[in-house]
Amino acid sequence: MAARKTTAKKPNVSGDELKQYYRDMLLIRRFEEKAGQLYGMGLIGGFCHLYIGQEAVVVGLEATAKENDKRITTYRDHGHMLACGMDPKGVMAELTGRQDGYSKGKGGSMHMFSKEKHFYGGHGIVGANVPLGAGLAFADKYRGNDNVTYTYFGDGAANQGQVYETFNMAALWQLPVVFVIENNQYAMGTSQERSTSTQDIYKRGEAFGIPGEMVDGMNVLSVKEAGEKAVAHCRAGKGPYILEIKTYRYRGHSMSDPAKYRTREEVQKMREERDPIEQARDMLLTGKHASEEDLKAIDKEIKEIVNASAEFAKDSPEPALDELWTDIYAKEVPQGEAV
Ligand SMILES: Cc1ncc(C[n+]2csc(CCOP(=O)(O)OP(=O)(O)O)c2C)c(N)n1
Ligand SMILES: [Mg+2]
Repeated sequence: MAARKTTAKKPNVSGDELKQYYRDMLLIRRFEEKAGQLYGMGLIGGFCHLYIGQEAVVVGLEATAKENDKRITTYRDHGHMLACGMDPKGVMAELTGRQDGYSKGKGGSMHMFSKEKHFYGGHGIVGANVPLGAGLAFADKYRGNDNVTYTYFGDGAANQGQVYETFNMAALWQLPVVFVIENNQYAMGTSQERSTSTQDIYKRGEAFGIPGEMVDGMNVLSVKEAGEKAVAHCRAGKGPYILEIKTYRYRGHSMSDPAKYRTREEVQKMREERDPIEQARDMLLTGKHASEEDLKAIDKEIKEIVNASAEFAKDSPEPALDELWTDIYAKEVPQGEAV
């Protein structure tokens, strides 16, 4: 049950798999860049938290998921939606508040869901999605299947009280939940050193008997490898698992962040030395799994998908006024339905 550190690993996947991860990370990066542009043009309003820099976390973990596994996350959620296969067009349309968005334009960046892809949001209250994630895992345990729930939250959220109430219950009932702490080293403008009494968050489950691991979140293969172990533990009925994934966000906390709490050099250094997409690119080229031309073709394909999502969003109308009165209360409560 002891918590431990893992180190980065050499490629342990096929060239095609690695290419897929590169593609999936690039889709998130380019999508987020486009969202940033649309925000600057006034086409996206309200809160918008970009995932740029953290792509390897969700792509590495999605590579360990099977059909019917569930995921739930915070407000920094666009990457999670794209990685689990939600349509970029529907996500961008929601960001721009349009009728064809995942929440009919009424939820925006932080409030999207997909029953089909088992994506349970998008949550704005820091820490509040953690008990919900354990609840999703409880449902699967109750039904007796081997599904796992990936419950993502930040280093800041890891200091919330409800996280520890959840750890206790998840361990007590041996729930199949992977607690994924995306440690990007900042909670808004507060660094982890300034806010957190002990820096090794992966050890926070020890008091509850939950194993934990620290993972290099800038290397998609390290994330996948640690994720496989965590998921196997959960599927085998051994209860929850904690992954503290060390990552970094390149952009501000949200679109309105003056970024006075860190230096430009710090961000630049991370981008130059640790970027997850560049690392995957290097592994593809040096391992001769892809040529420069192959990668250019992937870049082009991604650019087209992202541009098409922006065009789709711009063409989609704003929701009609009477939409204000729909989707407020559930009409029917599903009874014991398998989801
Ligand atoms: C209960 C609660 N307190 C405060 C806030 C304001 N707030 C929004 S994000 C955030 C920082 C959270 O940081 P972290 O958990 O590290 O996630 P990150 O933004 O780095 O992904 C805070 C304090 C909130 N949304 N909810
Ligand atoms: Mg953080």
